[in-house]
Amino acid sequence: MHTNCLRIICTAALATAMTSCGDGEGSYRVTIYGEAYIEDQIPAADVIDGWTISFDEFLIVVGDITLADGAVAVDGWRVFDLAQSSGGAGHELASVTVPAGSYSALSYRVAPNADASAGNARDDQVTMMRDAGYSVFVTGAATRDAESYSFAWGFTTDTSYGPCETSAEVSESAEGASELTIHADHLFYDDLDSEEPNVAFDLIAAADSDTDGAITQAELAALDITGQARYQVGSRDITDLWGFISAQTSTLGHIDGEGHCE
Ligand SMILES: [Ca+2]
Repeated sequence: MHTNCLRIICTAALATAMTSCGDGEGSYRVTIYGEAYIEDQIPAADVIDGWTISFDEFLIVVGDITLADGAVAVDGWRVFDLAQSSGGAGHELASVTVPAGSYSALSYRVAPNADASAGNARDDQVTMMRDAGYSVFVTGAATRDAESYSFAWGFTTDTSYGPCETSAEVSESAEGASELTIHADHLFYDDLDSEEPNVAFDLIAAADSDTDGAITQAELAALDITGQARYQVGSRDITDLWGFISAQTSTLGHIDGEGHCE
């Protein structure tokens, strides 16, 4: 589906992240997946204050993908809409031919990119992301009984994830694979540092100062969180709810499901 240019450098440095180089080649497939939370919904049972949160769009710009501690680079930046159903398989980001071996380290970056092309996103979505300089853009709604709030938020954060610990075995006969996993529930965490934050929407709903049912960036920026018992920010200079949610966008990226990245 995509033409991927590859820069492959076999050096001694490769040994730490890849066990062999020059012993044939194989295919390495990288996918990106938003899990059921993005493709379906974040169910009320997983939200502390009982809201159900769903996404109409979850656009993300991803690039700077490297395998084997940077020894293999996948060129290009792509825009994905992770709200589109993948049937649980994720969306293919790249399929590249690499030296056979065991790959244990993958890095990637989520950032605005003016030259990004379509992954699975529509052309108008790609154009919007490029023109607005967004790395992440989400639209959706939160509902609880008769209450409903919509949101359409664009973020400009630039986050490098990696090295991420993966386990991909590539041989001439077997394809290796890694999945960039995006955790949408982090957008609604109520603490920036806690190991076990809640997923919550009450405070976001309370930001709707003009009571039109749409939660805007300006409304979130006008909500001072410094008096909140929850919504702690550590030593960061963040005082409003927009800054808080923006900071959470730098924690969305994981690997192979629950795997963590540096
Ligand atoms: Ca509003």
